[in-house]
Amino acid sequence: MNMNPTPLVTRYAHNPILTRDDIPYPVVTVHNAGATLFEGRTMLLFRSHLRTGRSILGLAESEDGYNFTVRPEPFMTADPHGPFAEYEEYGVEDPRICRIDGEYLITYSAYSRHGVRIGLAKTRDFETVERVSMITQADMRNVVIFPQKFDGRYARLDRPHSEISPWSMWISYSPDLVHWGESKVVMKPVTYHWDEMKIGPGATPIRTGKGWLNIYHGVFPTMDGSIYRLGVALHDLDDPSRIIGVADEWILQPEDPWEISGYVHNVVFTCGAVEVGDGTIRLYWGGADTVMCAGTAVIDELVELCLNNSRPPMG
Ligand code: BMA
Repeated sequence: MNMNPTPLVTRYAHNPILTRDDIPYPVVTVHNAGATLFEGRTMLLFRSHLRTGRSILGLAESEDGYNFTVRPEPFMTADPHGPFAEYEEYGVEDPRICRIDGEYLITYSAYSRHGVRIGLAKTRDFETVERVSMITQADMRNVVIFPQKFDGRYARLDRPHSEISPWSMWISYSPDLVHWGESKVVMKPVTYHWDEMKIGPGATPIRTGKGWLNIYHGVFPTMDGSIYRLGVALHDLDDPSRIIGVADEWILQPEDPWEISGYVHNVVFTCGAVEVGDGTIRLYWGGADTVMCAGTAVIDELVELCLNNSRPPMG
């Protein structure tokens, strides 16, 4: 049954594009990949669960954005010693990639007995990677950095956990990528709506003529567990803390068998999309925390949905 009569995201016909059988080292899953273009190739920095239940990051590259070759070794694993080790003890997860000033910034969730916080690493060549700093305290997840500075400062969307407020999207600024502040909440879940339980930034925002396109995830609790879906919001080009519109409807929900069932059922979760150059994006998402999937969407259609069919940003 097609539950989305006018799909905004067209699934690639040969999904899933990556499964654990494609990975040349033993892993249980391959999902939630950050994405970017590098020297004309699409790079996917994906998360894999090990049989310990902890996660590592691997790298895959592709000429066409659909057929990927996976590097023989993981790209990032928990730091075994040094200042990051204490905060990565339980693994590294859900990376996002932001290209800015010729560098590729990688923000990833670091799990440990102290909670979850965000680490920042950098690469220029996807051969070597350098950890820069932990850039949040616990508990914070889903940090995406805008690929442009605003009045000389970096900006990021982040998602703190709170017992009082439903988990919402915030913005923070930094002069140097290390020290972040002036945080403020920009978007909240809506009660009895597909994103009512929690929301979080997904793909690195995409600059469009009408605003920054933010593809985010929203979660709805059911008697059968939570359902992870994707939605879109549009942020002002000069002041990304100002949301111009949030689409009322989701753009993607679990429908294919490998999205409905797997390591965690009923999940589509994005950490990245790339602009193809013809007015479309190629969106990547993890299916059921188990496999990687791809699809395309027309940028203008997503923007129009934010503007013409919107719900209030603050719930
Ligand atoms: C979130 C994160 C994601 C995951 C999703 C569904 O809280 O852990 O990495 O894809 O749950 O399990």
